[in-house]
Amino acid sequence: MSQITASTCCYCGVGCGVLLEHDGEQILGVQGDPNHPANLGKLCSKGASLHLTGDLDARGLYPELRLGKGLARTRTDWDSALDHAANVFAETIREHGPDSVAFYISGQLLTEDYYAFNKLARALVGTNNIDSNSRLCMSSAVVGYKRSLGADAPPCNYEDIEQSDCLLIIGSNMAYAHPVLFRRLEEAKARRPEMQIIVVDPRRTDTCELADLHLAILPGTDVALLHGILHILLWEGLIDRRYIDAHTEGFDALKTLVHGYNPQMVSELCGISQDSLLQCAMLIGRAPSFLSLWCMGLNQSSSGSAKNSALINLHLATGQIGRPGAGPFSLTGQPNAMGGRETGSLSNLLPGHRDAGNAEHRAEVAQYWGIDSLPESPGLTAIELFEAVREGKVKALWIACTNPAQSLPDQNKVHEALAACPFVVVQEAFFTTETCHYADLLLPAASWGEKEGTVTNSERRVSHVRRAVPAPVEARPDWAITTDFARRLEHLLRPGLPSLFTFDSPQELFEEYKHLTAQRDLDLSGLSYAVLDNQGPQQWPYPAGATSGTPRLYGDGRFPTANGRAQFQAEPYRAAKEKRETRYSLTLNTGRLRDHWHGMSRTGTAARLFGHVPEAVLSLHPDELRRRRLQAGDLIKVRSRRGSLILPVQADEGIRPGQAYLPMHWGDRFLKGLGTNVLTQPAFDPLSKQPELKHAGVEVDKVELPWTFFALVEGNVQQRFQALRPLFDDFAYASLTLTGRERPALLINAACAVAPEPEWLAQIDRLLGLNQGPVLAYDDPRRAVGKRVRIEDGRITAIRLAGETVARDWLKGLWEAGSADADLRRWLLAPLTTPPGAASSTTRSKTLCNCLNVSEGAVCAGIARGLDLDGLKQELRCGTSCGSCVPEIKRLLAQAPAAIQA
Ligand SMILES: Nc1nc2c(c(=O)[nH]1)N[C@H]1C(S)=C(S)[C@@H](COP(=O)(O)OP(=O)(O)OC[C@H]3O[C@@H](n4cnc5c(=O)[nH]c(N)nc54)[C@H](O)[C@@H]3O)O[C@H]1N2
Ligand SMILES: Nc1nc2c(c(=O)[nH]1)N[C@H]1C(S)=C(S)[C@@H](COP(=O)(O)OP(=O)(O)OC[C@H]3O[C@@H](n4cnc5c(=O)[nH]c(N)nc54)[C@H](O)[C@@H]3O)O[C@H]1N2
Ligand code: SF4
Ligand SMILES: [Mo]
Repeated sequence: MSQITASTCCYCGVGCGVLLEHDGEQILGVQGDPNHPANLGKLCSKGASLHLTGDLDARGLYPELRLGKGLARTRTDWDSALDHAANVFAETIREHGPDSVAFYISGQLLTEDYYAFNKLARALVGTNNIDSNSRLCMSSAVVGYKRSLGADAPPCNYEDIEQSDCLLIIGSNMAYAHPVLFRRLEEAKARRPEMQIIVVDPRRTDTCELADLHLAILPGTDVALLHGILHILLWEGLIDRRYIDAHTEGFDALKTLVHGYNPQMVSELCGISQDSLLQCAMLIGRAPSFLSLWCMGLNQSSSGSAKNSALINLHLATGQIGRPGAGPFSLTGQPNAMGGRETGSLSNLLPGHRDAGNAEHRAEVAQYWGIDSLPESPGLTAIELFEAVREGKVKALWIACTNPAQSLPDQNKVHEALAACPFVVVQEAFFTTETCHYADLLLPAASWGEKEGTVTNSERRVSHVRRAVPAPVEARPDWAITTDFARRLEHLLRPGLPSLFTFDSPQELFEEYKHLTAQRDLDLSGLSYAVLDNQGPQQWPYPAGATSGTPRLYGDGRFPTANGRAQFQAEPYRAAKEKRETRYSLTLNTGRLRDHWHGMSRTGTAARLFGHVPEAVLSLHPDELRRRRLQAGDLIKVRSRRGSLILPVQADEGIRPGQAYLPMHWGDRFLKGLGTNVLTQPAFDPLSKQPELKHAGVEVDKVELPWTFFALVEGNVQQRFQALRPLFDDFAYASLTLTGRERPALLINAACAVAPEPEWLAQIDRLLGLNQGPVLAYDDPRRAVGKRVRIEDGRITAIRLAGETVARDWLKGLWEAGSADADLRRWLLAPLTTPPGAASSTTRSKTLCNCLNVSEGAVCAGIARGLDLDGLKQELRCGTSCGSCVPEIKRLLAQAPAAIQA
């Protein structure tokens, strides 16, 4: 019997409600929850395919323990696992002090998990060494809000976005990263075309499809731009003097500073025309209501705090805050980035938006927890933490729900740190990640659909996350793992004292936590699971006694600062750290793709989510390719001061010359090398300590790797992946990906300088099932060239090309078409490697619409036949389900006819 459970999507900070269809054991389907105020029934391509992800072969099912470095991990039971961990942590703390251990956690944990970890670190262990991946994500916004407005609280709500007259989207690719909110914006703009949308992004992204104005500023120049806009607003008399006088402080210093940011200087610094700068300023200055949305393009910067405050300055100077359709609105990345900040899960914070560095705050929390005091010494932030691990200062590290061996910058150093750390615990749902490799103790965590708790989305809305099915085999919810460990550690560290961790359910954790927010800016002490169940998701503040949440903050112009006034911040523009590098001619920008989530532990289990972008490719402007005599598809080495990576290159007109773009999703699994972040820099903002993941100086050189390899094999993709991936460790280039819909397959492209030993190929063939059975083979050992195809029931089920791979696209096409005709047999038995006829190109075969499986080629053909967006939707059905592909279809339409006919 199938049942429905209302819960939330585990991906982005939009925080969509989902209805899970399940039979009590397995999740069978997902739909958008029409009653959830964030999405009103919509889902994006990732949310809509949640039930297709999470292959059990990739999940952690039992705890695993390694008893000495160099030994293999073996299966163990929970009691032994957690006793062992408690012993090691207790011994380390006794011998080297509480700051010799650390916790590195995640914005994808639930609020209850977060709270448990926090209490464990600060109250029991007595260290502030607890930081989260939000350091790489939201910490600059935290600083921006706190120092400009007095508290870490995004003041707006999603309806404000729809109601605004002028929207500035700066450093955010909403079309990919917050798709359902982007759908809401598209609809609002269709209803009110007079709404003006400005996008500020060095790249022309899909988000620009909705823009009235796109400013492709040079990387890292946002502060100059924002000061330049204020300069013009002052000049044109478009500021709100009355608001400034009544509700703010510090305007004179800012005015003096921005005096120097004249349009000529700003247009030069930002690489945009004075006209577009002026146009942008006038749109903002004249708008009845003005709202800004931002994300990693501002936060991930060595001047991330300055960028945040410069943007908030604009809102304060124009009085555009606390009103419908107005305000500075940071989009949160992870589903519970907000909950992490609320529970104090950055090293410098404490629960209830308190500060670890504030003695009064420490005393309040210590008293609530019934302990003498909280630790005073400052905790390490993510980058500093891994450096301390590398230097041997941190000797036991607990990592939960994040994959630092993929996502932190400067991966060579991160891998060194993890390898050197005496004791690494990894609490993970998927045992496939790069970080798991380093775990001495690996703990299987419950994941989406399997755990209960709460999350807060970008608009301060708290949702009840409900469990639909049990976690597989021995996996346990995070709060339970953490509190179980804490109780064992208590026995060793404070024997005989009453337990601090008597929680039997996430609800008990929530009930204890919520009182720590009472009478503070985020007061959610009036919430409970029952309130959320009866009234639906609610926005804080929701104090005790309230009957509804708070849709918008600061309507009265009073701010939670010492004197109630918002604070202007006057900080000059500073260039990105590697901007002026001479040895590196390109600035590398990194970011997200539409259908993948971070390190792809979950999205990478669903073949169809690779349809949009199958492999890691570096994008450059066509002029940069020409200058370097490169063709699209050529293998290149991209190198920075810190490391290098080999992968193909492609042309992208949306990227300006002098820049390069690489998606952030690739680590050491799907691509050989340590992934995108082997190149990025650990330099960070002085206040937020958020690293500059968006700008690294790089150089690109062509590489010659004449011996090439291609394979495709249907079925058992996870198992095959795990068996095959290690065999490519010695390759200069190796890319593994999943492909297909009804019949998922593993696809491998690799290249190296000299042919590997025949035994290597024999091993590969065994793993591909190409060593026996209905296999057609041709081998030319003299040239180290060979080809094999397995044909079952008239269909290709496996392919392997070695030495030369020109026929790979043709063969993949035959596999997709399910045909194995006479042409194929003739080609296979001949020494010739070139395929019959012209090889079809794959560049147009990517899946554009994932829901209805419509390829880019089909869309282009439709456009060539004269179809418009509605015609394409009607005839091909593309874009009619989740709508995530609509911006891209619009872009293709805008490019027609020239690009399409070419
Ligand atoms: N599909 C998908 N969605 C996601 C995620 C995912 O992994 N996949 N992750 C979630 C998370 S945790 C986060 S934090 C968000 C991130 O969401 P976004 O921040 O929107 O995504 P990014 O692609 O990282 O970066 C946004 C844009 O910043 C631009 N940018 C780079 N440098 C600069 C600059 O100097 N100035 C300006 N103005 N712009 C610049 C980039 O070109 C890029 O288009 O996405 C969330 N949503
Ligand atoms: N170059 C570059 N690097 C970046 C960025 C960028 O823009 N460019 N963005 C940065 C940003 S904003 C972010 S947020 C980080 C994200 O970086 P990470 O935090 O490393 O990202 P994920 O791959 O989402 O890691 C979450 C892990 O938790 C596991 N997991 C999922 N559900 C559960 C659960 O319920 N419990 C437990 N215990 N585990 C679970 C997943 O399998 C996954 O391995 O990356 C950062 N790195
Ligand atoms: S926009 Fe997409 S990824 Fe984000 S919460 Fe909604 S369904 Fe999930
Ligand atoms: Mo993030």
